[in-house]
Amino acid sequence: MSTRTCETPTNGQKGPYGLDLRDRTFNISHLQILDEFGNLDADRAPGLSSEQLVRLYRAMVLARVVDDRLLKLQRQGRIGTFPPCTGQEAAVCGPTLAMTEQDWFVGSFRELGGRLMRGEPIENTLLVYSGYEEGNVFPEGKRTLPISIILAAQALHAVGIANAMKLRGEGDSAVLCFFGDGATSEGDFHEALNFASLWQAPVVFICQNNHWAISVPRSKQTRSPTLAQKAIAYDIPGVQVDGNDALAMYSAAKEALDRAHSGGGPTLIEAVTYRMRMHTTADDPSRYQEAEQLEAWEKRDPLPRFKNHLHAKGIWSDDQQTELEAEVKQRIEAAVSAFESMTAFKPDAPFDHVFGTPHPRIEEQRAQFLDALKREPTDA
Ligand SMILES: Cc1ncc(C[n+]2csc(CCOP(=O)(O)OP(=O)(O)O)c2C)c(N)n1
Ligand SMILES: [Mg+2]
Repeated sequence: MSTRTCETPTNGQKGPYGLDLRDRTFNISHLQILDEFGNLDADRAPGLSSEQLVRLYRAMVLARVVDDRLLKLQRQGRIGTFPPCTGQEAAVCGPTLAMTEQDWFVGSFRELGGRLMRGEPIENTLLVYSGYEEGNVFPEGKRTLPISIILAAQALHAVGIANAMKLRGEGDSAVLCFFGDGATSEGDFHEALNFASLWQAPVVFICQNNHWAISVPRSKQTRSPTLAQKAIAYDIPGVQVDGNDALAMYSAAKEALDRAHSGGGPTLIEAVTYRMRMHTTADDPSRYQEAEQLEAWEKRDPLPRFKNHLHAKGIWSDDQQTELEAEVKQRIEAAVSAFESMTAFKPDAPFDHVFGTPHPRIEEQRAQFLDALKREPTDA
């Protein structure tokens, strides 16, 4: 683990009363366990079983292949706009492996692999990105919240749930909350960290720093050298992790979840990763992204490095890879067929979930919506 000292140079300048107003020195640790070639830092290896390691790899491959398929479906006009997750599989699947069924998964829209690991059917993703509310319905009892498009809003939901778990005495339940680098510029992010700290809520915040907020680079988002250091102001632990290293992401999340479960309060993890595709299928990153930057990050792709590690351990073979790819393909095609044969959708379903009980204003809006739908020209 490397430690970076972040120091703001003072240049000997003093403020009023002779105080050094920029006197602040702190350390932010950066955790990496598997380097980009798959070499292991054995002293820090989390001690996962072969079964857990293979499960993690399979989850990352599934996420990658589903992403590829979604992109093709979108280009064929068979689903709507969607945000690809390619490149960020380790940042999400690693922490998800560290969760238990009692923990809550609260994310935004770039956590496909984690959602699938939590038991969400692939059909849900196809439904959501085709505009059907039905895709937000989860298998009963799964503690996973639907995607949040409103940046950082889910961080507040996460703190609320975490505090509820604490008040209920559910000591084995914590919340894992994902958001992006851009979300750290939202007020909700700061409010969430503040109250999580104040209440010592059992919540682990994972900021996926993928270097972009649509076309806005990380460098235009904040002047802070790291995003992890934002934890310092709220007096919570903050760590920066190689977000393309599934083992480091697992370890950092496991440690933070263990702390949360034992009453130690919140943690902020900055996962340094890269968005290897477009923001959503509606934009063209070649208009704002340097090709060299993408090429540099392609070399740090989380999948090949993890596969190399499994090969080196002797627990993964080329035959297993071929079998996995065929199995995943079949699973995806079955989901696509199931999705494309669904017909009974309820267009006004979103109105059902605004409040727990019916509300006259919402019902009025529902009626207006259904009326407008009736008047919309159809292709038929
Ligand atoms: C409150 C809010 N403001 C603006 C948007 C529009 N918007 C959608 S995604 C996005 C960028 C998000 O960047 P980041 O938080 O880094 O997540 P990433 O897309 O990189 O995963 C913006 C500005 C939004 N969804 N919510
Ligand atoms: Mg981002």
